Amino acid sequence: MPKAMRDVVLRGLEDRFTVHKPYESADPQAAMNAIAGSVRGLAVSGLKVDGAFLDQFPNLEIVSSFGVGYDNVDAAACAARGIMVSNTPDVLTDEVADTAIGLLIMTVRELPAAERWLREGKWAGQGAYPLTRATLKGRTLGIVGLGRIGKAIAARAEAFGLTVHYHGRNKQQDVAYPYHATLKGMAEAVDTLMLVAPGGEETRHLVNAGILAALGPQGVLINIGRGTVVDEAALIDALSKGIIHGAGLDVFENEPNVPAALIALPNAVLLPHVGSASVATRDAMGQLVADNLVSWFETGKAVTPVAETAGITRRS
Ligand code: 8YV
Repeated sequence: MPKAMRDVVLRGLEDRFTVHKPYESADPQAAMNAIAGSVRGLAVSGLKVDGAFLDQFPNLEIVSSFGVGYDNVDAAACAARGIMVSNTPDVLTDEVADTAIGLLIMTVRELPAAERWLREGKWAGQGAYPLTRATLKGRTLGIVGLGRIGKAIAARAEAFGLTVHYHGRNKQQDVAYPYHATLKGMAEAVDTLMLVAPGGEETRHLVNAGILAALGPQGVLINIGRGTVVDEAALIDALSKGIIHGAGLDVFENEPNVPAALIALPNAVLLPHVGSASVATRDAMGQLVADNLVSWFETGKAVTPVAETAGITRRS
């Protein structure tokens, strides 16, 4: 269903284009149907854009999507119709990398539980919070998806004294970190897995029971990418049986719903998808949503096209 976007997006568009806001209507779907024939550009955030959705918009030229991940948009279907798709990379890289490292430390050193200990009066009542069994020191971090955000996390991890490995579809020539052609091989070689992979069918349940078993009892899993990359049921099983040590998750399979079984686990640190969620970063992402639309209609090119539609230029 259509929903409101940040003010910065509207500010960037309203003086140049006729902007329709179907989400302000009592019946957003009907409001969208009423204007669909005249729509040439869409600004979306998390909205499912597939072939059937695109069929409603015969004159659509560009889908400007909020977020670096665009698994909600069927970019291949857009490309087949000559429709440009843009996303919002780069402007969120540092924010997400900072969150990833924060979540890693929170998980390994049990900082949320330690804080709850103080707030619940246990420090004064029962004494010191128990020593954490895990430490960041000496850990080897295996990054799944060494793109822009993965590299920013790697640089931070190195500053913390961690050894970095990576797995992805291809070995990168300009990267010195050890490369693993298989995720299983990397999970066996490291004790900490950092998931930065995009969502979609290609990465669905990449991390399953077998990968978690390979990571082992000292293992810590951090997911800052997409929830669908992890088989959540297998993760709950692995955490409850001590097959891995702990997990820090910013993303989930069925957001905003998080299984009660996961919430009940003491060795999971759970964040409500806040990786990029500061005012400054979300405004920068919103500005880029607007900039892509403006650039498309003024110059015929998007600022940050996604790979699938990078070759598409405006027809007239
Ligand atoms: C946003 C994200 O929360 O950029 C992404 O891929 O997951 C986040 O920054 C999300 O896109 C909002 O829809």
